Amino acid sequence: MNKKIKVGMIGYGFMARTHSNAYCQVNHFFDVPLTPSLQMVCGLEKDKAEAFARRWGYASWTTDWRKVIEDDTIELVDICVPNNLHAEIALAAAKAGKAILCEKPLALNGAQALEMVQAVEKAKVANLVSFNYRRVPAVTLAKQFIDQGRLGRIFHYRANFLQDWTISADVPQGGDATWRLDAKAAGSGVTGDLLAHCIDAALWHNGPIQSVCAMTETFVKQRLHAETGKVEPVGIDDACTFLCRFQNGSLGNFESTRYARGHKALYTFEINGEHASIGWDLHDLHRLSYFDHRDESITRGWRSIHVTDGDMPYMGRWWVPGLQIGYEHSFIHQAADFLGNLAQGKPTSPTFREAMATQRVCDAVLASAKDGTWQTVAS
Ligand code: SOE
Repeated sequence: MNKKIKVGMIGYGFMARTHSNAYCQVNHFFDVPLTPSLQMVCGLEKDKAEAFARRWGYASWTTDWRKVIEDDTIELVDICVPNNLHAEIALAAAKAGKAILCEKPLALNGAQALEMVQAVEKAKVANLVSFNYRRVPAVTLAKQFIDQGRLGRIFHYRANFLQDWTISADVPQGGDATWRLDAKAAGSGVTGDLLAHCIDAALWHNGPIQSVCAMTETFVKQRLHAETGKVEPVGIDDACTFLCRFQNGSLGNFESTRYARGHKALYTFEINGEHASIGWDLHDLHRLSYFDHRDESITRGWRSIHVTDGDMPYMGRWWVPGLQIGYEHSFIHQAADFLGNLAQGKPTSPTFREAMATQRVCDAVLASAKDGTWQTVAS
């Protein structure tokens, strides 16, 4: 029989739902030797924490995250709260010897990320940052294609993450639903929230980024703050575009904005290599575009690979070929990988240390946007 692992969830928002769903589903589809047992959820408001606990099957609820850390039966702490709270909770969880799954971005900046890395490494606790898009089967397949050398030398990595939900000046900053617009809670705007996903995948697919040159803009300069009730200056970047050079000599081109009218969550990337190119689009997440110049010229063209066959990443665990899966499954794959590795004492990527590299690229991007110069990424 499977060993149980008690989970303490800190947060009850959108991400806490994706992670809780993953814990509920993972053993139905994956043979992992640990079964999550949802022990306690923590959130600011008691009624909401209780409602969340009842809906998802947590045995208890609290409004004090320290109670989660103090509960000796809890072995895995899952951090799904605004970015400015990640560090304090992770440091306490590491000290208490808990495994940690932390939502992205790991920290507010590289210096804070380093503190978190040192804490988990000193405590020797399992640690993972939730960059879930790595575990969309088509995105994982892209990594396999690159590692198999199908693309050959890589010349270009191009990624976008486009949204349009903050265009209205009436959208407030701060509070439960809109803390991502409050610099104190989020650290940055689209750079830490959206480009961090693109950077994580790019580092995984294409190796380290050496230098960046960025520009950012804050289109709506002040917004009502949902917590203070006052109109306050907006401190986040609404849009960010940057160029970069990868260590392997390839060039990168990244754009993110919350002002691209018509796009809800259009995360796309395209990678161009000497022999082949690949492309992916979150709005059509089960497909991988692939062009191979080595094909016979009369049939050569872009293929749209339907990533649903059993020999494709993760897909052998789902339905039958042709039947696709979606966004929430990336979190189930993440839980499966984390729990499977945890049982064997192996790390799961991206660890805090690997996610610190993303944080350092974000730091360099923001510094470059501020002073208008190329910045070297700290290593
Ligand atoms: C913001 O709108 C957001 O929810 C991000 O915080 C997530 O990380 C991204 O996956 C979808 O968009």
